[in-house]
Amino acid sequence: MPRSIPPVALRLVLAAAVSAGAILSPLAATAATSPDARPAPVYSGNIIVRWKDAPGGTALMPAEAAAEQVRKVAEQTGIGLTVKRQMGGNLALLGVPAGKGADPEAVAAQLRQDPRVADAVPDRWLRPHDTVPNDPEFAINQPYLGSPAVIPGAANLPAAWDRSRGNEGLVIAVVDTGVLRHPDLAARLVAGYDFIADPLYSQDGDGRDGDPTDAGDFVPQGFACPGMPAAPNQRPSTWHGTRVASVLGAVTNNGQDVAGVDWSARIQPLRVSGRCGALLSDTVDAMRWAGGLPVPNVPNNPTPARVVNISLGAGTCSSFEQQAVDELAARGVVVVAAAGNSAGPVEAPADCRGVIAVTAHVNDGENASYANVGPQIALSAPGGGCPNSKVSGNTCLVPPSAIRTLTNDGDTTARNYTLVNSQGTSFAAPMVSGVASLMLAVNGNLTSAQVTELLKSSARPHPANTYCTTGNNAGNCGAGLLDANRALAAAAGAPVPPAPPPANNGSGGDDGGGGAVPLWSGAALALAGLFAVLLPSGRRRQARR
Ligand SMILES: [Ca+2]
Ligand SMILES: [Ca+2]
Repeated sequence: MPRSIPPVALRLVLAAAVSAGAILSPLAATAATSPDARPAPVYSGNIIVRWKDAPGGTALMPAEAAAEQVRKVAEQTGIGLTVKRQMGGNLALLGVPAGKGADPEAVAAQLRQDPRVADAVPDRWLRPHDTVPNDPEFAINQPYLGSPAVIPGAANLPAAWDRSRGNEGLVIAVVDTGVLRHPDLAARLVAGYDFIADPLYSQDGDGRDGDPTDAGDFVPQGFACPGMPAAPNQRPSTWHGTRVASVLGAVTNNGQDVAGVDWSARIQPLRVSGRCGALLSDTVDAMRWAGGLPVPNVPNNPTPARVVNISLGAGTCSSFEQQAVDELAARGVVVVAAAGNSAGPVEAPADCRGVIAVTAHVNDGENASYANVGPQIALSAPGGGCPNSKVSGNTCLVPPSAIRTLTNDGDTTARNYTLVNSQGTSFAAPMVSGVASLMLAVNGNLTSAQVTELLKSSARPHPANTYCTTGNNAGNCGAGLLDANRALAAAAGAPVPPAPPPANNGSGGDDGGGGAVPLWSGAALALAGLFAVLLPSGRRRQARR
């Protein structure tokens, strides 16, 4: 893979934005939860009764006696009851004529008046206690967080949230462009730091300081970033750090915007990427500081992170990144990094030993066409995009998937808060970071290596007949697809629920539509303005080294 950026300069992993609302995939409509409102019961139409003069203990009323009871009650009440089934505990399931079944509570109340009936209640549907947040985008635009029974590539979070919604004593560092105080994110933030040393690239007028606010990473028209030609047009700010942070920890269950993966941990923004990207020197300092290691001329981190998310990178792992990762791991700090979006090999720091390297898959569970893969990948997480086998020329043959993120509509500096669809391994990595922090919430004693192994052992298999299971690609996409519910069970030492059967890939996007849509990658890359390496004709590698 050719590289036109000097090895010391890191560039942001793709954080492409496409226009909002392009890809909507309704999850099964589910009632919102709130402390003071229960969803209305759903009735079967049948009634369960307990007989007063039933035999005691475990003995069952003889069938003939039960039928006689029902006949008498039917005669008394005028309701044409039938015995559907005798139940244990001297209960009986009774059928009710269709007209009467319309108001089963009224029928049950009427039956309770009969002297032969001890109690009567309508049979009703019970639901698995999946935790469903009330954030409006969750039900509409975040199907990839939901159940794999609905979306094959989904991260299985509602079941996981029954186990844990996080621990507010944990901190997740986001090494990125800094952050904006989006109203659906601000309450989650804990003090971070601005590590951009060179005022030419910081855009906040100075070097390092205690304010990690994203001052914008726009590149003015005519400005030549190192290793790149002068920008022919202004390249707008990406608000990448805000978007990444919103994946792992937007304010959740607040009835607003999106849901995050972890509901409770605090998010620590570390600003390393400004105009033209990030420098290795700033990034290594930020990684170390995140985990509580000292950095000269920077006050020690008062709230060290247990999880460090890095959704940027370039080149191959240097001894400096490796040293930082090793020292963080020794402190129990989990480092998660995005693999990159060059449809090529895994880029640093994701290729360092001990880093949880994350590639991306789309809603149908197939590897995304842009996503870097290789033997260093630990696992795959939802990242949006086009499934690799559905790219033809420069066209995605199915509706691409997208990750719903918080952002800002300012082209240079921040203006109005809004939402945007994003795609890239940048957004897959924070899914894993969020699940890692949920795992630490259920078992704070896990080491970095244990978190990695449990994430891998609990991953669901890559779907059959997709890029990651065919040809010489097996082994390049990691252990499988992120499964939060299985990961939390494994972290707690609880029985790990079975993985659903491998999804039958072939429907492509989440709603299986057929019309070809333009591959977004080219336009998105241009929008992100940070990529020297574009997908060759949009076609994914079919066989690589
Ligand atoms: Ca500064
Ligand atoms: Ca929210």
